[in-house]
Amino acid sequence: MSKRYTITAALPYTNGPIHIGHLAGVYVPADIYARYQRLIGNDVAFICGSDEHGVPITIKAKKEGVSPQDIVDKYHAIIKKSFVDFGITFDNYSRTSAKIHHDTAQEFFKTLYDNGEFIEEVTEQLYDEEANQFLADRFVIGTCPKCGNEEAYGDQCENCGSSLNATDLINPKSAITGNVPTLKQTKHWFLPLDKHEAFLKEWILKGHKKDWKPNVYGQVKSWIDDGLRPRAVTRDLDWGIPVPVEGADGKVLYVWFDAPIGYISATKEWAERVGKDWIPYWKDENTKLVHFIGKDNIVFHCIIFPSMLKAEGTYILPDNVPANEFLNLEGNKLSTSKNWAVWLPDYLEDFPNQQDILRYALTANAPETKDNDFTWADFQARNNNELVAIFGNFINRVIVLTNKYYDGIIPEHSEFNNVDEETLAAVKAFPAVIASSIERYRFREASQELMNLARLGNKYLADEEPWKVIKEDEVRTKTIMYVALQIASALATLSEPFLPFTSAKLKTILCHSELDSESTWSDVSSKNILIPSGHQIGKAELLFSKIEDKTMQAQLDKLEASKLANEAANITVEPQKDTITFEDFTKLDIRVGTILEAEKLPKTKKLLVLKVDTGIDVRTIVSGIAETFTPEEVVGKKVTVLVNLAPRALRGVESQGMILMTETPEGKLVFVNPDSKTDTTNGLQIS
Ligand code: B3M
Ligand code: ZN
Repeated sequence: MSKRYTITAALPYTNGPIHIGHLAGVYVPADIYARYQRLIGNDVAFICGSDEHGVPITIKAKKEGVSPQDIVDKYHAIIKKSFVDFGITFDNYSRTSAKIHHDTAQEFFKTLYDNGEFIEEVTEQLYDEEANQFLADRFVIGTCPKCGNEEAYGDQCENCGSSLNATDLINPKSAITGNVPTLKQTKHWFLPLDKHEAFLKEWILKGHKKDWKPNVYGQVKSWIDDGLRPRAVTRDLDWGIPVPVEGADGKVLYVWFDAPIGYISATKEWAERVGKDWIPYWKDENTKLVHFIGKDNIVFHCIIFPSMLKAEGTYILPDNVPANEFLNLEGNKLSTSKNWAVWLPDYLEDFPNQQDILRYALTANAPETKDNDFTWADFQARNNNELVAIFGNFINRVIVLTNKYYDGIIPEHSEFNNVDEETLAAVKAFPAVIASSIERYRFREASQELMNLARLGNKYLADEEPWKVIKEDEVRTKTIMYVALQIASALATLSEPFLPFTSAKLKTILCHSELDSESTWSDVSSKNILIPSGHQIGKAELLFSKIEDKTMQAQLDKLEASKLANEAANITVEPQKDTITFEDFTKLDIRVGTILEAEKLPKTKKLLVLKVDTGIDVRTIVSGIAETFTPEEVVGKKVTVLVNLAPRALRGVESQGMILMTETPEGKLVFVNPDSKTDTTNGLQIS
């Protein structure tokens, strides 16, 4: 019997495009799951949308000098397009700025408010006097009291995943001005999570949630064991959904209060559009609600949102929250601010129409149980050694030979031998094997099982060698090709959740749509014939092609270049010092000198003791250049010397002047060179 599924994927903040980490952690697994559930005939609402409130948006808008609305409009369009481009089959991709969402979120708040589910309290909150603003969430950065991470936010530490109150932070600093905040009184509404502790314990710890992924269950358990505290669900901000009660002017709902409700409003919006009733998707006990998220969102989906749903009283609770760990990139943390990422729009520009390679590489190496590293070398290997050498190679041989021997018409088979029987039986076992991995949210394993089906096909062809057999036994060749074609057809069906573009292409080549009935997931295990004799297929087309080393090197270079460009853009230039008069300037006595001797000052890292002929005299100058130049390098060099600087002792040696140095744009220390014709050690000239 068909079962109802409400499948949600974390609503991305619309403060930038999305990158491979988002895809690997949330959207690809969620899409595989949703596609699979539809394929086996279940009733699916696959829901997502843009998270358009919250401090990340405001910060980005401030940085770019535009309005928050401009930011969300821009990135909503970009993100939505990326999802379509990568074949993520949301039934609805909404946005939290939609009216239906504002209404739904306010109504939800109102219900809890009317039911007395909140504590209303005036407390002291962090305040930035200069910015004239309360500091909550990402507006304040400080040290996490749990793990010591110095860059924890006011609502959460992304390092240890703890959910925090801004006043918990040690050494808090305003993200707007860098100032140390003061405390100021303000009224807010708090959800008393402590009140829901007993229910959460019962539901998660004693209930059936032991089948949750160990990383998720473990985190949740430790938070509950630590004891829960009331949590503010409103904020003093000007961007967000207004708090819908009296006396709440200038206050909005906390973004993590409204965003998960976004799943509900997006479901409503979808149901309205397709003429369905949204209620069973959220209120029928038989519906399975599954949240796909990254690990930094666990507390919100496993503790706070369920407490909200429970307090409201009419909603179902999630059946599972299969959160993934993080994906790193070439050994470093993916970072938007450091531009250390592979952005989806960029990927598609460099690899047009090759979404499936990325989907596959990210799935085969998904950060399911621990953080994982995406490398271009692994991407290349997944493509060349698996997609090309196994999947593509098998399909290509089958299609090419069928066209060559039979003009693309599937041949009649004669009696199957043992190998044929075993092979066909093995094919029939795959849907259950892959399904079992998917049902347990083990998508890496599932993708490898799919590849094993292609391996089975490859091995069958390699063992049976139809290209040799055809020379002496045409009848046997037909049977071999018939069996191989059944495997190809099974692959077309079973690859759909993982490699949707390839699956569609393969179905076109195999002319699946011309079949009386196109096989479903379960047909692969139950039917004896997936693609019948006499059926005409199309011509071969390459499904995958090899990726060369130089293509990968280009990606590595691109990453490095964007990191450097970003570093350069973020260099903070010292502000200009106070102006001096011309008279001040003429006080400087600058001469050209020659370094006669140089030696390292013992027990120092930076200092060289130089004997310099200034034209007036030979004097000792101590210069802090030993980390850049060896004594040998500088002897004989012409340099610019400030000779009337008051002498001073450096580590016991009196320095009688200063050698003028400067830095190149790359930050390299160089001499201010008085004689650029004879000295070619640096390119900097002064006139
Ligand atoms: N926008 C956080 C994030 O992008 C948040 C998810 C909301 S899900 C309701 O990590
Ligand atoms: Zn922490």
